[in-house]
Amino acid sequence: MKICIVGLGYVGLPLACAFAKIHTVYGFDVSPDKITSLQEGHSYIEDISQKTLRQLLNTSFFPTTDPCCMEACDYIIICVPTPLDKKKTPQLEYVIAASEIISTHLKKGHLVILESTTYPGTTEEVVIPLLEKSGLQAGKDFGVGYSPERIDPGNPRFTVENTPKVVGALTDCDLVRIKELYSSVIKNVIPVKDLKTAEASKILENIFRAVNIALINEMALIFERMGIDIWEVIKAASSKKPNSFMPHFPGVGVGGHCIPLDPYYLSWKAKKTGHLARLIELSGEINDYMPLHTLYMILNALKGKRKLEDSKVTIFGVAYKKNISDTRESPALRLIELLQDYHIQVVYHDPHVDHIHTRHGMMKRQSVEESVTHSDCIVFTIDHAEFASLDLNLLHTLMRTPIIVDGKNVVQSAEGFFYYGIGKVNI
Ligand code: SAJ
Repeated sequence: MKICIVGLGYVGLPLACAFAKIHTVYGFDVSPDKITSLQEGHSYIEDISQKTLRQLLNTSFFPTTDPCCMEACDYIIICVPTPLDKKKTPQLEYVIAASEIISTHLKKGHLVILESTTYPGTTEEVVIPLLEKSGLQAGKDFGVGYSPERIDPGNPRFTVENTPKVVGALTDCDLVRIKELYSSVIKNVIPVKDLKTAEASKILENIFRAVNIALINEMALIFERMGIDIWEVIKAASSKKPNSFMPHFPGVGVGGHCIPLDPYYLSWKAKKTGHLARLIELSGEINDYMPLHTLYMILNALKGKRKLEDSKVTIFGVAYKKNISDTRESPALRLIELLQDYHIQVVYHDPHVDHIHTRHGMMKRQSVEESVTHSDCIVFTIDHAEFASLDLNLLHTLMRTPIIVDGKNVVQSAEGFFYYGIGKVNI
């Protein structure tokens, strides 16, 4: 099979490499920097090692900025971002741009597949009309499919190959083809009735997660006031029959390229069909509140100990979840900006992230020692594995005011510290 992957990011590059192990894959991206980096054998995606890339490069994987590569392929898979604008309205410009480029190189017999997470109806209402500008007819001259991406960045257990893949298509013939394509590299391929069902399955999956995270965040806010440790409560609740309670955990907020954004794709579409998706939007509000709740916890901890403008706060962890380097939509960045709005000196340490950009400018990572020296508060925003081996006694000696604010139940015994935690029994 000859496959073109359009968009070589967190989704496209792992998918390209999975297919390239047995097929010929052209990796198309509009970013010359990405293509140059790949052609030089440098992987910019943590889940794809340099070694894997170099094994495939120019033997079965060909990164290029030339869209003519699509004409030599049988399958074209769109893996571009689907962000929101400031008003949390879906931004499909990348999907539209990709569809337009494909349309100018569309050939009879092509099967075009969208993988980007979006609202049900996008493939039929947005992608197909753009592809048909080629003069070719969908379902007759070329095929159309949808298959939600399920990349879980930083998850060594679930890879492209062993994560079940849902597939939907415009016609029965297209469904046979899309099943055959993905089954060649993925063990478990799940065909569904049509394009919308496939689009809806993904959005439901991520809304389920967003709503459950919002629920547990709200429970944390309640139990903190009742002197109940929610982390103990979750452990106890998890002991029930496995299918009756699915543990989610509170935190300083929800980040990443999916969970904070995807639910609004559906609530936007739902409004168009006359339904106000209150639970979805409320869940987003609760999750968006958590950085503020963490800020108040820090300000409350400093009260009476250090004047804010004379305080130094150390953020441990700026990635959006543990053991990865991705900072997109990271709640830690929002928290840093909020602290800086109070003229508090903020520094950070994150073993995976060497620099970040916030509203107040660029910040470079500091070492554990440098970031903690004369600090008045350490904030754990995520539970990177490296934090488990920190020497709290050393940190205590380096700090000016020994305050810990723990967003992810990282610290088990905070002897000698003023300890506050999300969902913890705070002194
Ligand atoms: N989070 C919590 N509490 C939890 C779980 C997560 O606060 O109990 C936070 C994390 O810290 C993070 C955010 O939510 O900031 C997102 O976490 P995530 O584990 O959902 O990470 P993602 O966005 O990288 O991956 C999710 C996964 N989807 C589901 O688990 C339903 C992944 O399998 C999907 O492939 C991915 O979204 C996607 O592409 O949609």
